Amino acid sequence: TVTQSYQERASLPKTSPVASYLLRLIAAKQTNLCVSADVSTTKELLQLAEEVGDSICMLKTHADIINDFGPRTIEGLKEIAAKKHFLVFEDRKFGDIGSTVQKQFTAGPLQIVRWANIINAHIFPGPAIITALSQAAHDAVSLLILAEMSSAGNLMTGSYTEQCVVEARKNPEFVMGFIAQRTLNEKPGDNFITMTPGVQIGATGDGLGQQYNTPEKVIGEAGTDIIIVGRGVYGAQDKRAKAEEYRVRAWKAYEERVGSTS
Ligand code: UP6
Repeated sequence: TVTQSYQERASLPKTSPVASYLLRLIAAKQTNLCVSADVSTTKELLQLAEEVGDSICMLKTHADIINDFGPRTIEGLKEIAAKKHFLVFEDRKFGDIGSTVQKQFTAGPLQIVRWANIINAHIFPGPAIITALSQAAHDAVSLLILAEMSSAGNLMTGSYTEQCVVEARKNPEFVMGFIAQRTLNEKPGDNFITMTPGVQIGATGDGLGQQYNTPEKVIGEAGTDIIIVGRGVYGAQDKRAKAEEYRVRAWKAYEERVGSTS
């Protein structure tokens, strides 16, 4: 898949409906950038979404760090996402027994199932976490498996990562892809979307384990599909301009990889 365009991959068989939609959106908006909105108030979240909305295919949230998260946050987010055409990914990183993750996904103050298009989970509790989330989800929700992490010394390597791919292949209608540092599409027929955090221009880390790569390294060399950028964008004075800069660099790296000139 590293030489196939997003557009081509959107109509391959066994692609989850959310993945197909996202691939078409990426091609239409010419953006493979996801901004990670790790801010602490609804006001900042919605302001950031407005500012970077035209440059992104997806906004990633950590709803549990928003002080005043509530119906106003949900309605605001949905409205801006519909207006600016991006998907919303709640980075909850589920990692518990099936029965508990169903409750964390559908209930509590966050009600993630009501507003997130994309969610993610660890598979260290075993594959029932996938079944549990898929049972609680509706058609417009898709899952990413955390197969690799960006932080130094993490334990998600080797056979753990391989097992993530094995479980994803068993559930291609619900599992759209991975959070990973390189593409994990290894077998013919694999069409998973890989999203990569730990991207920042001009920094190598944050002093707390985070490790950064450039858009060119991640999209061009490691063959992943979407860059996820947090502080590199929301930490900038002019967030709109910064998001555009990341969009242009990641898009160019993609075009060079697939050999297109559009
Ligand atoms: N994230 C990582 N690495 C992973 C998985 N998730 O950094 O392997 C998430 C973090 C944060 C964002 O929880 O929300 O991606 C990265 O933010 P940053 O660009 O500000 O470092």
